[in-house]
Amino acid sequence: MSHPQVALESTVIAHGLPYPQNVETALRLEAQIRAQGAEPRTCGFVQGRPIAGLTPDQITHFGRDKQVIKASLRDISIVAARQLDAATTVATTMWIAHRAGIDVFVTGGLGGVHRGQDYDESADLTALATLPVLVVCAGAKAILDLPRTRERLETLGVPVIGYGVDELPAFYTRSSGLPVDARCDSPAEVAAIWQAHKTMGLHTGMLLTVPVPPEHELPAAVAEEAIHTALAAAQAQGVRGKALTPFLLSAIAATTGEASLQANLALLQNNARVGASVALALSE
Ligand code: PSU
Ligand code: MN
Repeated sequence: MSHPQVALESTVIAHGLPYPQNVETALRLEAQIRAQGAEPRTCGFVQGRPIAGLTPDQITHFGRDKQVIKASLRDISIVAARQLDAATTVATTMWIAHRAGIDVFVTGGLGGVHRGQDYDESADLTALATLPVLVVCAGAKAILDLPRTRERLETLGVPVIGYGVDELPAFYTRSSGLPVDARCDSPAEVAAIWQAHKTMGLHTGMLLTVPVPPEHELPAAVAEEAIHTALAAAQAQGVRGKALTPFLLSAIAATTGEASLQANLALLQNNARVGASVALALSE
């Protein structure tokens, strides 16, 4: 491999974090990756075109303007035909990264199987099952049904690596009680497994899960309480489908305030650092 590149998503900017912290964060993640000697490529759809490498002005537009929709896999054709501006989820960022020849993609939290009675499973899992991209994240958020999400990853053949940990992180907290498939303690170890994944001709994605830095971890009870409140509000208001994840994220931010925002920002920055180091290891 030649030139180290790191893809980034834009749904976290447009629908996952408040303005102006979202735009500041997106630009800070890019700066972190550049400082390590890799090239950041924030992804999105601009007037229906898939872009790997939004400009700072485009990132600001995504963070500020409410008409930028959230696009997952089922939205790609509609967004393209209607020439819409759309933020990319983990699923659609993987799709753009793969088309652009980028192996490493950094994000905060993965979508998965939702809790509750109605069956709702993120297309992030479909993308992981079908697109060979290494996704660096802090695990799946505990708003999800983590044991079911973990089982689905296994069924779909997606290797789950823990970075310096033996358990799958749960986004706001460092552990979930669920095992990873392998632990790696250096970028070179991760790079070796990813290279083997490609050499073996596998077409699935791979997850590199990195726990939130300890000083920014939320107490598990605080996270769980906020999640329960958010899920109850979603139920009461009948929120479902693509609106559910953004609704839950903002409800949690509203109850836990600064602490969850700081945890979210800290883990994104840390994931960017780890992702860039893996991209560099792959280019050696
Ligand atoms: N988790 C977060 N922040 C986010 C998301 C997930 O902590 O912004 C976004 C990601 O873009 C993810 C998407 O791909 O939510 C999943 O949405 P859905 O469940 O509708 O597939
Ligand atoms: Mn869904």
